[in-house]
Amino acid sequence: MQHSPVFARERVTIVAVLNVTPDSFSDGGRWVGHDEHPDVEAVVREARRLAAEGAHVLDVGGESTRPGAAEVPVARELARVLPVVEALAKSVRLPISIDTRKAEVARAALEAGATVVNDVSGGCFDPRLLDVAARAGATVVLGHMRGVPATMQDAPHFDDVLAEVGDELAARVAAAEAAGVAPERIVVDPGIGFGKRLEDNLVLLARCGELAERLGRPLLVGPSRKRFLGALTGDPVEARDTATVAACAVAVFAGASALRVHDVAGAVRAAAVGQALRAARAGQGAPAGAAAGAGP
Ligand code: HH2
Repeated sequence: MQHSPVFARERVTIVAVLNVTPDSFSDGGRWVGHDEHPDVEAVVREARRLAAEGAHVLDVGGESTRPGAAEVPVARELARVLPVVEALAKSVRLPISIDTRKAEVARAALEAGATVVNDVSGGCFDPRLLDVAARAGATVVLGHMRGVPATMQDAPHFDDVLAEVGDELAARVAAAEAAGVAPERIVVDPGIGFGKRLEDNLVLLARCGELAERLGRPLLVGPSRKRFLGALTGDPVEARDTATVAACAVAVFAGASALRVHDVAGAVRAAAVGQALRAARAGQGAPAGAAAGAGP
């Protein structure tokens, strides 16, 4: 199968988070105030900084999906994301992803220049989203999630998280293909933190390569600054970038091929180390150019 041009096979794709929300759990309110109008110039400056650090994709989101979050009406989500997508499409050369569960938001963002739709609900929340993505020839990231953010952490339970997430993602992949999304443009995501217990998140990260293999797609993970890292380290949300880098390196070693992160510079390094260790495990030796750094 060919690969999506955005999530190329040869690299670990770094997807930079650009949330234009007042209430995202770690970066809410950075670019949009309570008047709901994003500071577009500041976002474009930030996007250039993320690009210089090594981001491959910019993921623009206008609705927080943190545990307990309420749904944002379409008009408000559009007011947040659309001016940003339009400005980024004109002034930054990276592909733009729209992080949304809603077909109308996806459609408008794709018309404004986005080429990726990142849906944490995998097309469950609004099934028309997959049709919109298919018609636009977009790449789609299908996240795994049960229920909605408002209630997803109310007693989540899995008997075999890897098998169940695999089954449910396979059904979402089939739905996307039935809607007409090109098979090579489908990326899967186990949905770290979306209706999962600590032990579920750990299994999904440590064994994500098995999911990628089973589903035959590139696999993205989004552990960035999430609560499970705080549970492991005791770090508050504003101090979780180091633990995020560790989780990213392990995920790449385990078989992830894309990382959605706030700290791009850290993820670039995590990807380099994770990829090198993965190659070493497969008996492929050190990557070209790494020998100079082989001393203590
Ligand atoms: N996590 C968040 C949002 N979008 N998309 C994918 N594909 N995978 C994820 O794990 C994922 C995602 C939640 O994180 P964040 O955007 O930082 O926070 P919020 O939802 O509060 O805006």
